Amino acid sequence: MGFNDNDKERAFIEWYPRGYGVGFKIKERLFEIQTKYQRLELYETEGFGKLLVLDDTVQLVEIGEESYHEPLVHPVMLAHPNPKKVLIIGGGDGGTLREVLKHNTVEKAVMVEIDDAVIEVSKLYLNIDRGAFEDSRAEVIVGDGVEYIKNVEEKFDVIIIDSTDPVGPAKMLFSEEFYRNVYNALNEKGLMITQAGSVYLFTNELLDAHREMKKVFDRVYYFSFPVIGYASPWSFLVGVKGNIDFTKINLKRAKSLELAYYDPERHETLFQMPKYVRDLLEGA
Ligand code: AG3
Repeated sequence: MGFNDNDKERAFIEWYPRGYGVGFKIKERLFEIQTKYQRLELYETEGFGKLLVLDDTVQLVEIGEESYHEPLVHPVMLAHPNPKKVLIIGGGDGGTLREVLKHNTVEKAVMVEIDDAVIEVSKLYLNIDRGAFEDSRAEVIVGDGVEYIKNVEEKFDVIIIDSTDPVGPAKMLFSEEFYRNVYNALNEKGLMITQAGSVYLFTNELLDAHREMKKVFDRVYYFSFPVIGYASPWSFLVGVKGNIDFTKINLKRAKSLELAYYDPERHETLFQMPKYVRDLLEGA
């Protein structure tokens, strides 16, 4: 499990169910700490820059993290007619916040991260946020997103859940009760997105989340994207409140974003999926 220092090839491997692994050759193990909530490891990989690991699961590699943060943020931001207020739950490394703040419609972006150690390590060693934490539109709250969303009176246009997987401690973030609170925290028109795990290794968790979201949102969309560092393709679920068509985006606003992975001009390609996934989702 995890870091293998014995072989002549030093590697970090994340083991998924059914014995499927995603691994990186390691140049240097920088450190490991136990935070209040989880075990945090940082590595220097051979070909992907630094690697951030929480409780044995890969959170990001420096080279290629945009392949996760871009599809998580921009499709929903561009499908909304005028997203001014955005809430991020999780996302302690600041990558999601950074992408949200690229949109000049945004007046305020609140990020609620439970583990301040993730924020501190990211600021000190990673610089994924590229200054986003200092942006005057950003408000960073260290706290439990589940509690925050229950009590918040403010309304948001877009809510982004940048959590760990639909297994373990983050399970609550995939429940009907949580989605109801998210729905209530959206303005009368709004979108939420959550990452929903590996398409073929967390299929049941994905179907569960999809079913729970369908109980709450006016429309639910599924898409997948190849994410560097995860067992890809990776799943994303979008919940819509009110009259918004997530298959249509504002291409004019996309021009200034400077993207490398998500291609707004090919938005429709997001919805391609293996046949068995479509069969499962339509049968669900
Ligand atoms: N948050 C999503 C992590 C999910 C990765 N899962 C896994 N490797 N099994 C990542 C934090 C990036 N902002």
